[in-house]
Amino acid sequence: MADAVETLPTQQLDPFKGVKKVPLEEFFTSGHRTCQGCESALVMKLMVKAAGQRTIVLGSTGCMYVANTTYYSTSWVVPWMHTQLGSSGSAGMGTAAALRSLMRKGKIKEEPINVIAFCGDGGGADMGLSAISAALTHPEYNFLILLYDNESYANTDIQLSGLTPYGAHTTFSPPGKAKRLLHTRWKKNVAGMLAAGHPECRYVGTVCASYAVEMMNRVRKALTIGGPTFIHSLDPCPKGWDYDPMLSHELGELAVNAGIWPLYEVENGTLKLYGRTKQIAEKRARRKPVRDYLLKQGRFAHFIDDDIDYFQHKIDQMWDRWLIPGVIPFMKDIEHDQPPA
Ligand SMILES: Cc1ncc(C[n+]2csc(CCOP(=O)(O)OP(=O)(O)O)c2C)c(N)n1
Ligand code: SF4
Ligand SMILES: [Mg+2]
Repeated sequence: MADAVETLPTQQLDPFKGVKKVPLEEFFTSGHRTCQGCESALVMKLMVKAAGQRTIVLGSTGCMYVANTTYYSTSWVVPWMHTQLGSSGSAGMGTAAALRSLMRKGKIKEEPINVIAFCGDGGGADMGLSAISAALTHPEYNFLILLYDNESYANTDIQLSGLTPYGAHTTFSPPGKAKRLLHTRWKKNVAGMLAAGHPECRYVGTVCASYAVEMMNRVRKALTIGGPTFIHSLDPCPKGWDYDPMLSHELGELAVNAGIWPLYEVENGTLKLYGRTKQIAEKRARRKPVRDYLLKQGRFAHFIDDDIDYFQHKIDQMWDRWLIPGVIPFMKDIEHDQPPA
């Protein structure tokens, strides 16, 4: 029989059974300088609240680094370190390995310490994807990588990333007279790709902070399961998506209800849809038209009906023709898409 991988114990973080059971204690507090209505800041707050005090947070460059650590101040109450833009995978694994080594040598007390490395969509889904992929192949270390996806390189003024949605207006894809849509690629499917391709990774999940308790419980589950784990969070961004900051929560809900952002987890190789996504899949709830979601955001203000129809068609395809609806994008049969001219 092959030698089993030596793993360290993790903290047992049971799910919060309802919002009243969520502790009041904060480990990401006031004083940061994110935009009003910034959902990614909420994700940081909920992520570390879910993890608790014995946690180390590592963050790659981006809004959640820059705006949260203005010179000589920070909102983090737990130990925190900045890492290079593409390095959340390496930083997470390196920190977990260092803790393990220090404990083995008796230099620090043996105890389970949560390690969470976060990254944006630019840092995680584009630049740092290879480091994340490598990290997810190492079951001997306990750490969570959380990708907060505001769908652009927001910190450097909203450039498009591999996770920017089809047709969106960014500083790299302004709509114009000669070409109405400068960005015509469909968003990468990062969670599905990482879940399908990393057999050593025991937990991959998608979350949305509009469903805060469910989101925190996915963080708690990932940290409890241990090994390298991955969570992808969709975060409405008032500046980049161009909407009134009071709509952040509603837009997160709309993304899930329109079926653009399926909520699921792959735990030890088993897929489970959860929340509203499960209801949609089981036909207990209806998907909302994507028009409701798109037209609330200035980044889609240049869309004509054909663009909205194409967007809707692609989402319908996710649900009706993908091998695993909303998760694995192999088509059950062949059809060629024709984006509008
Ligand atoms: C290697 C490298 N290239 C470029 C930059 C400049 N830069 C800083 S933050 C940032 C945007 C990162 O985007 P994302 O990861 O999506 O995080 P967000 O800003 O959206 O929160 C860029 C390009 C950098 N810091 N390092
Ligand atoms: S640009 Fe977007 S992600 Fe960055 S601080 Fe503002 S709202 Fe948050
Ligand atoms: Mg981003």
